[in-house]
Amino acid sequence: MRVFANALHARHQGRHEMYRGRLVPCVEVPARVEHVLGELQRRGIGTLQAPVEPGIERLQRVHDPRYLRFLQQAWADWVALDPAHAAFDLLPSVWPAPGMRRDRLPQELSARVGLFAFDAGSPITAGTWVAARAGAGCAVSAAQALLDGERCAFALTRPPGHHAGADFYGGYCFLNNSALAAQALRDGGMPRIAIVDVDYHHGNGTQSIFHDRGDVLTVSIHGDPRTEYPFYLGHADERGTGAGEGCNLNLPLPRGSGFDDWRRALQQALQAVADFAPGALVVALGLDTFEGDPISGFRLRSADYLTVGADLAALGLPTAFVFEGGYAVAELGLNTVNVLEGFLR
Ligand code: Q9C
Ligand code: ZN
Repeated sequence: MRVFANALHARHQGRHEMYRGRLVPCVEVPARVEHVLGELQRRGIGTLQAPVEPGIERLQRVHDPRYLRFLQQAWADWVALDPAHAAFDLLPSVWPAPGMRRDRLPQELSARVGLFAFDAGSPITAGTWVAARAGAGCAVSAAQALLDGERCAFALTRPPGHHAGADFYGGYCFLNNSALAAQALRDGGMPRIAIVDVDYHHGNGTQSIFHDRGDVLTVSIHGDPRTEYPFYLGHADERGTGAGEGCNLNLPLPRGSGFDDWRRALQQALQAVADFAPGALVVALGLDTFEGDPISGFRLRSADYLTVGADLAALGLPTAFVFEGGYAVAELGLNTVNVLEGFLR
C-alpha cells in the first residue's frame, strides 16, 4: 500500500482550544501522525511515497477562492495586527447571526475569522496553511495512486479534513482532504465515487460539499448529533438535494454504542456503496470510535479495527484511506494500522 505522509504536518501545532468556557490544551496534536508512522514501520506495512504539491486550482475544485485567500493570509494578518500575537493562536469570538451580511468581507481580522469558522476549537497557527495544503497533496496523491491502478493507498495527514466545507473550517479541519481525494478521482475520469466516513463525528463538511451532487455518494456513521459534535448536521433524514437526492446517507448511533451495533451500520453503509456502484472508495478514516478515545463515546476495541478493514475490502473497490480524527494517541498507531492490515489480508 502506498502511503503519502504529510512531512509538514507538525507546522500546524495548536496550543489551545475553547471548551466549556475555558482554553484547554489541543487534543489534535502532532504526535498522532508520528505514532501511526512508527506502527507502519514496526509492522512493515506500506511504502512511503512523496506526495504532490497541490496548486491552488486543485484546492479550488472543492473550496471557495475567498476562503482559501483568507486561510492563506490569516496568520500574517494576525501578526500584522500586533507582533505580540505570535505568542497566541488565532481563534474566533464573534460570528454573523442569521440575517446578517456574509457577502461583505470585514476589514477587521477578528470579524473575518467569524465568517469562516464554525467553532472556537480550531486554532489557526503560524503553519496551519502550509500544513493543511501539504496534507491536501497527500489526499490528492492517494487518489492519483488509484487512478494509476493501485488497489489502495493511505493519506496520512493532519490537520484532519472532514468538518471543513467549501468555505468554512472547524472541528480541527481546514481543507477537506477526503473531498479533495474524491474530486481528484472524478477529475481523473471516474464517473461515480463513494466516501464512507467512519470517524466518530459526522462528516458535515464532506456532506455539505457534495449535498446537491449525484456523482459522489457520501455516507457517515457517527455519534447522534442530538448529543454529539458537530450537533447541527448529521441526522438520518438528510438525504441530499436536487441531483444529489438519495446520495447522502447518515447513520447516527447513540453515544455508548459498541462494535456489534457499529458493524451493523457499517454493513448498511457498504450496501449503499455497492448499490451506487462507484469506481472507487474514499474512506474518511477516523479512529475516535475507539473505547479509549478521550473526547468520543463509542466502544470499539483495537482488534475490531482488523474486522473493519476486512469488511471494507470485501467491497472489492480501489480504496483511498484518508486519515481523520482519533485522539487516544498511544493506541492510535495500533488501531489505524489494524484497519489497513485487515484490508490487505
Ligand atoms: N474538547 C475530528 O475528529 N470538539 N474532529 C470537542 C473536546 C470538537 C473532532 C471538544 C471535536 C472535533 C476530525
Ligand atoms: Zn472525529
